[in-house]
Amino acid sequence: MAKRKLSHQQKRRISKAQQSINLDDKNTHQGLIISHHGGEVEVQPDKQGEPNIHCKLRTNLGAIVCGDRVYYRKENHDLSIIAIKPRQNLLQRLDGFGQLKAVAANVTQLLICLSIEPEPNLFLLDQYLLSAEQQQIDALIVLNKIDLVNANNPDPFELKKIYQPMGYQVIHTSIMNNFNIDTLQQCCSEHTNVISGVSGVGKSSITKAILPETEIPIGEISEVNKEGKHTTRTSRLYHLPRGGILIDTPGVRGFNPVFDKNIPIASGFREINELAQNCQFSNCNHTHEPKCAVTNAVNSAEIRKNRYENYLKLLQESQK
Ligand SMILES: Nc1nc2c(ncn2[C@@H]2O[C@H](COP(=O)(O)OP(=O)(O)OP(=O)(O)O)[C@@H](O)[C@H]2O)c(=O)[nH]1
Ligand SMILES: [Mg+2]
Ligand SMILES: [Zn+2]
Repeated sequence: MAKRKLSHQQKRRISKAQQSINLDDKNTHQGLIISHHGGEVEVQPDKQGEPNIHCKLRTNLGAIVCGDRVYYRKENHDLSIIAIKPRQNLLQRLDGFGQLKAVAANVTQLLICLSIEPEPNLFLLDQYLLSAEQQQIDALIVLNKIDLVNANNPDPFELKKIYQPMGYQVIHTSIMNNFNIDTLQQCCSEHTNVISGVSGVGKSSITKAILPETEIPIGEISEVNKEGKHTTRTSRLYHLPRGGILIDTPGVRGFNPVFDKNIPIASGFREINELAQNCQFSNCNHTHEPKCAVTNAVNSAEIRKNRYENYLKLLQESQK
């Protein structure tokens, strides 16, 4: 997998922090971030057999998230994180106030969790797919609570019909009868996975179905608006029994991608990106340009109107 480029500021900060690390120092250890709340993180030491520890954070470290690999040591009676190891990538989004929110680090696969109820929001799904494509993270679409639909509906919301031809895997799951939980676990086994989606779709329930021995809080669905109640408050990293890592995250209200000026929005829309090669202009935005293969394909229904509208919406947001 290609590595994401670090900004100059990040590089400077990391190298400054690392200059102060003496790796030969017996008191400097390495570990993996399991969770982060308040000013503290839970760390799994790299040294086998050692129990997890809680560490304070140095103020100059910046965001520190599940999946980060860190150096820590004892400082004034407390254990403190002193540096973050260079990251393979950092899954980020913009929150409702336009602020950058780091979700998890060193991620190789994003499980986009949707459900029968609450119903999938396909714009949100396209936002996730764009984020994953731009950050070179594999994406897998999970449609949970499949027990809530009639057994003779093989493709609720047409997710398979729409997304499988683009190369995305769509897995239907249910925790009621453990339906496809094994298949999902198999798909996760060689990855550092993040499971994300709106509140109440069953992210923690799926995590618990894979790890039945682990205590994981599960919420209820509101009778009034059929939404979840934001039960999971902080992300947590779990090691899966058959290999791989799963990071359960709090429910999101949206997943605004962090736009990268060097990567066209179309790169997050596989069917648009493929046809873009046939446009007359190499920098075609596929809006009003002449001889645009994409708008032609929209007109002939080769590209779905909904996907194109989501593309336009995200293109517009990226230009703000
Ligand atoms: N019928 C059915 N209900 C499910 C399924 N999976 C989860 N649920 C229910 O959905 C509700 C919400 O589940 P959670 O696992 O807490 O959802 P979450 O996505 O982790 O929600 P937040 O932590 O709030 O983001 C609970 O009442 C679960 O019992 C499923 O496959 N079928
Ligand atoms: Mg949860
Ligand atoms: Zn075009």
